[in-house]
This record gives sequence, C-alpha cells and structure tokens, in this order.
Amino acid sequence: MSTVEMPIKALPFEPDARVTILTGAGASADSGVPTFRDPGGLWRRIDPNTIATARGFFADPVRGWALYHELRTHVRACEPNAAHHAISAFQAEHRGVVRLITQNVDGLHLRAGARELIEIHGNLFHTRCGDETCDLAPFFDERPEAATDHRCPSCGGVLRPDVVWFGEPNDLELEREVSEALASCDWYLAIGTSGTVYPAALYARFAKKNGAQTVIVNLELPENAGDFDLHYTGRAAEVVPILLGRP
Ligand code: BV8
Repeated sequence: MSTVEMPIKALPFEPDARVTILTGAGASADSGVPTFRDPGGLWRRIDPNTIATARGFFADPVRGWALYHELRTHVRACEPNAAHHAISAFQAEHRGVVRLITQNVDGLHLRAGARELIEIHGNLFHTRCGDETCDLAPFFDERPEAATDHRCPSCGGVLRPDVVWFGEPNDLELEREVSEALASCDWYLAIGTSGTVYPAALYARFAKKNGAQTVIVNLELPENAGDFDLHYTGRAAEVVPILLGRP
C-alpha cells in the first residue's frame, strides 16, 4: 500500500488508543539541534566513522571529546520546541498507553516533561567508562566543557559519551521495551527521521505487521516510506501539535 499524503488535521485517535511514537533528529531541528543527513547535517561535515564508532573515537579521544563537548554546549543552549511539548502533553493526558521512543541523544524530550522515554541511542549528557569491564556507573556529566581529563576515576581507562555508536548494539532491555511497544500499539507515529538507521528503521514495519496504523511526519519521504500508511509533510513543530490535537 503506498503512503498517502494527508491534509494536516487532528488524528482520529480512539479514546483509549495505544500510541507508540518514535522521534528522530527532525523532531529537534526546530529547536536548533543539527540533524545528521540534511544539508549542513553532522554527518555531512564529519565522517561518522571517525567519531560515531568505538574505533574512530578511541583512535583520538581528544578529538572525539572536543566534538561531543561542542555538541553538549550547543544543545544546552537549545530549548524544547512545540513538537516536544505537544508530545509530552499528549503523553500526560491521553487515556490510552503512549510509549515514546527516541533516536535522539539531546535530552529535549526530558526537558519538555516527557514521562516515560526510551532513549535507544543513549544520552549526550551521560558519560561512562570506555572499558566495559569497569565498575564505574554511567553518570550525568556536569564537568566543565573545557575538561580535558577524560581518564576514568575508577580504573584509569578512557571515558566516553554514553551513546550508542555505529556497530554497537542498542541496550537489550530497551529493545525489549521497544518490541513490546511495537507489538501492542494501535497507532505508530514516526517524527523527523530519514529511516536510514537500524534497527529503528524497522520499527514501523513491525508495528504495521502487528496491525497498527503507521504515520510519518517528515520534510521528505523517508527511506522506509513504504512502511507508512499516512505521510504528513511539514515541520514537526508545526504539524505534530495539530496531529496530536494540541495546536
Ligand atoms: C547495531 C548516536 C548491531 C550517536 C547514532 C540492519 C540491521 C541492524 C543494523 C544495521 C543494519 N544495517 C546497517 C546496520 C548498522 C547500523 C546502521 O543502521 N547503519 C546505517 C547508516 C545503514 N546500525 C548500527 O550500527 C546500530 N547498531 O545495529 O548493532 C549489533 C548487534 C549485536 C552486536 C553488535 C552490533 C546502532 C545505530 C545507532 C548509531 N548512533 N547516534 C550520536 O548521536 O552521537 S545514529 C544517528 O542517526 C542519530 O542517533 C540519529 O537520531 C539517527 C537516525 O537519524 P535521524 O534521526 O533519522 O536523522 P537524519 O538526519 O538522518 O534525518 C532527519 C530527518 O528529519 C530527515 O529525513 C529530514 O527530512 C527530517 N527533518 C529535518 N528537519 C525537520 C524534519 N522533519 C520534520 N520537521 C523538521 N523541522
């Protein structure tokens, strides 16, 4: 079934409909957070293999930390946008179960008051030891941006951002929660994602197979467009509040 381009108005959710939402970088674009693959996007100016893989990062952790500190400083100055706020309000007020999954590491859903959030790619502001055998727990990293000492206080290893890089698996427990959210939803909404990164790019297909109505809100048709029943073209900050009945 081809994706149908729809006029933008509130979605006809049944009062106790179970809704699963996935966000990507396009959901934060209206907050000023750079996306990855758009013109000017992060992976357009930086080769992800040199920074968003364990091999790339640990080949030069000083360079890696310089980029992540730059990102942390930039994102700290960004504010949640109307899409984040509409999703939080919908999650708080809708009678049915609303599960929120994000590929984003920017923490903006949390700052917009999201109640339950599955951060499948981790969080930019958390740091952990690069040595998986170390007993240091991941921590919310308040160190000054200029911090150059990235040695683990527990084992002396190299600290790393607590995010999922390419070639690393998403957290198994989070993926179990995602599977449950996809298996039991009536609606699946993907917001601001190119559908190019796996396994998240497969979620719409799983939801659809389980009988969900699948919806994409994006500036362009994503790579996995065929998995969506309805397509809304537009900026997330403008479209999402209307679709969720919170203009
Ligand atoms: C893994 C965190 C296995 C770091 C990121 C098949 C199955 C499984 C894996 C693979 C597979 N094929 C290939 C793979 C490997 C790989 C992968 O998917 N590669 C791709 C490139 C082909 N996947 C992985 O490596 C994953 N791990 O599979 O592990 C495994 C198992 C066991 C043991 C070992 C290994 C891990 C993937 C996670 C990588 N981490 N980021 C960091 O951020 O610092 S990826 C990065 O991409 C971000 O997380 C980002 O969120 C994510 C997805 O990108 P999008 O969010 O979609 O952003 P993008 O810029 O692409 O698109 C934005 C869209 O928004 C655009 O379409 C645009 O039109 C739209 N837009 C823009 N502005 C707006 C808007 N829309 C609305 N409003 C606007 N205003």
